[in-house]
Amino acid sequence: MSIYAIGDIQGCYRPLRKLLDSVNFSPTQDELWCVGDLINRGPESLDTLRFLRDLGPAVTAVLGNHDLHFLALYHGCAPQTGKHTLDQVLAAPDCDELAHWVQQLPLAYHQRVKTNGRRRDYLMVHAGVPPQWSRNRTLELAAEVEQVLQGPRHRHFLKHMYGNKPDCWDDDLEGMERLRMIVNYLTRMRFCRADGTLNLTVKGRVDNPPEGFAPWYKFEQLTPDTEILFGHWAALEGRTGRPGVHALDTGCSWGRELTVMRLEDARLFCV
Ligand SMILES: [Mn+2]
Repeated sequence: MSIYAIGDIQGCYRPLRKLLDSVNFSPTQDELWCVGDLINRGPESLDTLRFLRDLGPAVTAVLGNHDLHFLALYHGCAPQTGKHTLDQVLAAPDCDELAHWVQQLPLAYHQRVKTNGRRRDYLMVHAGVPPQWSRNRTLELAAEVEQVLQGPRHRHFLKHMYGNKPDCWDDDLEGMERLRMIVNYLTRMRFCRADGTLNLTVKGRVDNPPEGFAPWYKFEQLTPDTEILFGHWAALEGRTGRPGVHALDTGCSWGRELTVMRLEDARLFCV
């Protein structure tokens, strides 16, 4: 039995199947962990979603910003601006079931894995973990969002989740400001300050951060106790320079590669 953690699939169905075949992935024996952004941008979001959903308990996934955007479109809560490649999913006869499956996914996932006689803790999120949150705090705050997303006020949440403010965590934040802040850290963060202040407008090169900011993982305090699996940032090309912080988005939807990491030996496989 192996656990494979895969980067942002973004509707790249054929590379996904090719990659899983190349590692002889078996849904009855192995597990597939997805760092989010399962769909959008790529050409085959519908096939991707159906395939992942049909893998049943073999799949564990966290929500990415594109997955949340899909839910907002599905519920009629998304802003009218912005391109997407989700029309085929939205028009599919099984769209309700697929949206329901996406809507119950978590924003953060923790598991203690025993490999080669060693126990290791893994925390999987789409974008990152801000400096001031412990592993348990991250899971608690992710659960606050999950509860709203899966509850009767999910449309209100999806309508008001967009925006870059507030830009720093405060335990006293309430309501939508609190939920938006949690979502922005876990699904959109790239650069932040040591105090957790986010910059969501700069997206590009990792070697040219805005003044006073750095990639979030320069400040994280979870490793070495907990290894972090994340995606979202293709410009990193799989490199963070920090042991135990695994960047898995290698830009498949930009015509580059799709990557899985086998947790037992941290070996990477790409197509
Ligand atoms: Mn993303």
